[in-house]
Amino acid sequence: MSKAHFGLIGLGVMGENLVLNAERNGFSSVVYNRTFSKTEAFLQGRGSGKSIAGVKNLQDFVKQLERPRRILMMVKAGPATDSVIQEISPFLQEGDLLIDGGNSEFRDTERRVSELESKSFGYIGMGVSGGSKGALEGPSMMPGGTKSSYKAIANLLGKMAAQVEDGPCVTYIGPGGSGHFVKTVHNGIEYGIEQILSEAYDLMKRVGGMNCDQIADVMAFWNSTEELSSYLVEITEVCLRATDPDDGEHVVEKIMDKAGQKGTGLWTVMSALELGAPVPTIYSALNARVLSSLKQQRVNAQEVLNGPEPQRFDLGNVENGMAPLMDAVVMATIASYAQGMELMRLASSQYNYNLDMPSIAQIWKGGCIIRSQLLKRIQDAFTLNSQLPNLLVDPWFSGQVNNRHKGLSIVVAGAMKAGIPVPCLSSSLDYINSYRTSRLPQNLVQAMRDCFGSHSYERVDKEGVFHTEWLD
Ligand code: NBP
Repeated sequence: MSKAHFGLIGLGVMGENLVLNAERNGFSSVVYNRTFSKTEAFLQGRGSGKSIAGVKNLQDFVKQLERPRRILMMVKAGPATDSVIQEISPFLQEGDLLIDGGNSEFRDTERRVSELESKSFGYIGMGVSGGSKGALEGPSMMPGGTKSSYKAIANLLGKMAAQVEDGPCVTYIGPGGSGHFVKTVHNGIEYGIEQILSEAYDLMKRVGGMNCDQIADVMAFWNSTEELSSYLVEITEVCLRATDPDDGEHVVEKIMDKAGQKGTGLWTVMSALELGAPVPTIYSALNARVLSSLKQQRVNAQEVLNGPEPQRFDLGNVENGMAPLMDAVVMATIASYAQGMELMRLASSQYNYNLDMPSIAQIWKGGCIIRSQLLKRIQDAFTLNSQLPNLLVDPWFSGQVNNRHKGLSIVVAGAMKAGIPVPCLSSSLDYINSYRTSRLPQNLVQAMRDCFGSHSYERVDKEGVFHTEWLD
């Protein structure tokens, strides 16, 4: 019997779809799942009639793969991934390649790379984005590891990935944990945009008095514009239109207002804080999810804490695409991307990842959750200036910021007066206002630090490090 081209471990939602994708692209496959009944169900269901074989144990799994073996793990991140690596390592040989496609913490990947370096087989930490549909039809993939390991799977990944006008949505990201780092930042940006769209929905509902279908119409309009055309705006419209078959009411209004998270947003913020990258939009999105989970406390607090009654202010109208609100959403979305790109630029230099920013924007243009037309502009901005310190100062993006600043200010001020929380919109406005302010009040912070702790300060009028005896 001829051996399979590709092996997959972990028949969860992602694994199942990725192996069907590989097989469709001409790579005969063998699959292993810890719980064998899932393998059987898959082979009798979606996997039937295809060049996919299933096995009960990892020893048989490796025996059925052609050499050098190409094995993709799609299992739960953390200890489950370590345990699979430990189980399969003794069976791997010179030149074989193990790929972790789960959402692993990039430091775990760094550790695994250094632990496995002494072994003869290659290891790739690869971020995969696109959800189940993307996994099947073509995801965006962010592989990190040695270049030679990447070369061994470039053909396979190039065929499996989403395709956009300038190539497949996969590229070599860099060494070590860089692939998982870039995927983490992708998810951080995603947190930001999801929260921004949710705040826009809340404002249209509570300030504009609009229903789900009317808000969905606005999303459809936004999705037709260059600035907001994106997968997330597209699915926001879909979510808003969906109705409950039992009573015909909108499903979204019946969903509990507690948002979950699996860690990537938290890792983005932790990395940003460590590297000194300001990511207030992404941080606010994470905080918003955390605060939303305190449902019972919020219910109780509403009885005790007063605030202004929600009141109307000018959000625009459906015909003009809710112009000020659209300005606000575009600005905050740009802020979310700008913060993510800046974080990657700093990480690239700190961790020697040598990230190629235009290529990262390119592979996010298709297949992944944050795909959008803006990414073409982001790709162009970093192609024009590979040392761009911040997306906001690129000529096209600064034009957007200057044209839309007023709209964002109106919306944030109105929301504050109406007592409606807009954490991502307001933090994006503060981010942009801070970034464009040449003199911030941190001179006073420095004075206080020197006053209580003799931390010293620099001066604007002469060189050197200074200390004042403030309390004498
Ligand atoms: P899950 O994250 O739910 O993982 C399920 C798979 O992990 C199953 O095959 C399960 O086997 C296996 N597994 C577990 Br759990 N513990 C194991 C262990 N100790 N040893 C061996 N196998 C073990 O499924 P998923 O949603 O397909 O995600 C897979 C990976 O891809 C995760 O890291 C996830 O974060 C990442 N990811 C998910 C998405 C998405 O949209 N869902 C997108 C991008 C990346 P069992 O059947 O025996 O329990």
